[in-house]
Amino acid sequence: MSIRSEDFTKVVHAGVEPDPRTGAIMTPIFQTSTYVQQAPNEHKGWDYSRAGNPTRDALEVAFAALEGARYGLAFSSGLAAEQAIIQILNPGDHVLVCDDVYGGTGRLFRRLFAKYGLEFEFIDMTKIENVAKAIKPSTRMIWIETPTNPLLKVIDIAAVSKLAKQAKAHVVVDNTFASPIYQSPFELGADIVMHSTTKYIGGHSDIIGGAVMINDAKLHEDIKFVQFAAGAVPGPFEAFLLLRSIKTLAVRMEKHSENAMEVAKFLSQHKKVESVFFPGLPSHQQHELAKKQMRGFSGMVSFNLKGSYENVVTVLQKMKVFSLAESLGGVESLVNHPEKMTHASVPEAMRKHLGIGPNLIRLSCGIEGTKDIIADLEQALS
Ligand code: P1T
Repeated sequence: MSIRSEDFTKVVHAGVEPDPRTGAIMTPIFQTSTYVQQAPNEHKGWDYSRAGNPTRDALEVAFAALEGARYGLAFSSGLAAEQAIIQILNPGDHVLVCDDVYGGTGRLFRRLFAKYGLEFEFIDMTKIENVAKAIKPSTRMIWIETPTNPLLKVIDIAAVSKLAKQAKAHVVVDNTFASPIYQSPFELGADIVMHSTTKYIGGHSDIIGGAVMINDAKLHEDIKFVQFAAGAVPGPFEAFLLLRSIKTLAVRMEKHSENAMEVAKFLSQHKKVESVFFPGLPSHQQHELAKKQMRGFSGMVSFNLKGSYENVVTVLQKMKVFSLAESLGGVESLVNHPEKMTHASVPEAMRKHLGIGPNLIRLSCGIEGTKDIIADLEQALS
């Protein structure tokens, strides 16, 4: 399990060419909304920044390179990226969604898009027979998040993609948790890959953003049309910051995953811990699959603490290296309480069924020193 050598190189150079006018090695921030035209609709390739902007163009080339795709599209948030993907569907279409998705993803599908005649069915995709059984003639899309948020379940992308091809449905993979460094869904048969770039790709807790990567020209055209027509695009400054972040993605992921592995091992031996969820532990239900389809296990670890909810709050408040906050994937370690924070919008019955309860804690392991992270958990748990 290691990062491919070429990925360290790829992230440094992805999408970035010296500026043709000045030779500037970094892509300039084209902070402009519009472009002067020579005659009506005669211009240098850009007419309005919702449609295109040179800084965003460079980012979209970088996004494509990260996933080894032909096309990349940038959005103003992860949810805006999801929205654009769903908006290529038609009323009556059926979408299969893995049950343990980010709370906001479930909310977008259940509370917003279900109003427009789309049908969403949430199922446990760790059992491939569930997917086979749930596919019906109107199934047009299968939405996979793997590893899942917050329970770190792992779904077999290749097996789901095979079923989807037979059914002529598109497979979307939310690759946010693994990052492009540790998982390549296109190599496993996916049609669309998306990221909340707010997380590992941005990496510094200072940007909200989203990415969509596609290989098929028609799918690209359809999602690009939504991007242009609906307009949830990032500004040039966000695009610049992301181009800057991507250069260190591989080195950051290496430290995130080293820390998470040590945290998972530490927690699984701790007497106050009931259960640990981390795909890198041999005790994880889909550990063998994770080893097969991932190149590393990334930086997220969830666990159930023994004791009362009051004990849980005390532990959360005693942490110092870990800050209590929503989000993940930044250089600083974060701790989150899914039931009360990121997954509060999941229907209660579903939360209970999944096991997102009062004792569940989710850690985003940052890139601080491993010993300091472990020491922080040790003192908070003591
Ligand atoms: O927050 P936004 O950039 O819109 O991305 C939404 C999103 C999509 N997919 C996954 C897997 C995510 O984790 C998220 C956002 N998640 C959090 C804010 C969180 O703390 O889990």
